[in-house]
Amino acid sequence: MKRLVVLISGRGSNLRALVQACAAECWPAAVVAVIADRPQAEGLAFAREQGIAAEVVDARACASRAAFDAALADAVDAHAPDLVLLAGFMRILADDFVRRYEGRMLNVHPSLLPAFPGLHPHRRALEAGCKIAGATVHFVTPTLDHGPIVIQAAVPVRADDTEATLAARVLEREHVIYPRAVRWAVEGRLRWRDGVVDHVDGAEQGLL
Ligand code: NHR
Ligand code: GAR
Repeated sequence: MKRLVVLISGRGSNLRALVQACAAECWPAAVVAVIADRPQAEGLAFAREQGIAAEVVDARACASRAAFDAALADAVDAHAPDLVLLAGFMRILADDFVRRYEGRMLNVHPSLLPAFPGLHPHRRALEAGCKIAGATVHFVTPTLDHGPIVIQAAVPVRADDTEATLAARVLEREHVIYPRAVRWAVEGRLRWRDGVVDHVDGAEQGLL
């Protein structure tokens, strides 16, 4: 049974999609803990309802980024995870933290990376006049939002889109691709070579 630890900052809809897929598809895995960097993160309540350990490492209570990263690493390590999953986690992690879980940490980002890494990707996609947007699941590496891509899904951008309507359309696809990527990782179906991740059986990694 693979042990999954999910890091969140807010609503936790991707967390919910992961927990539901894990149960519905009987993955040989379980979400053993959810850790938030903010006590107000709404996803913590869902975790508790599910009987999953829900913890807070409060970034604002830590004296420095290094102190936060050290406290977070202790909290994560206490659950001996096979995989660490960032799901709407909003704090940049230092190199040491990332290296500790390299090859075992995934993130879902709401853009078609390498376009629009970092904050406000939907706003920036609209400002750039993009006609296609989407979401990406990638392995986390020290360079923000630049790790090897596991799966991507595209959505159309409509002329009347706002940041909120585009974000909602992208989020629906996040809820499809993130569970799929984690399932592949749990099953050991991903191969990472020369900065590129392939599915060993050639499963579709680009959804249109
Ligand atoms: N850390 C590393 N080293 N590499 C990545 O690829 C990471 C990461 C930490 C988080 C998620 C990411 C995203 O999907 C992620 C990927 C936070 C910020 C950010 O600027 C940017 C990207 C991501 C997460 N955070 C501000 C900070 O100073 C805080 C912003 C806020 O609190 O609203 O940490 O987009
Ligand atoms: C999602 O769209 C996720 O891709 C994004 O925040 C949202 C979280 O929603 N992540 C980032 O922007 C990371 N910087 P959720 O809490 O409902 O899963």
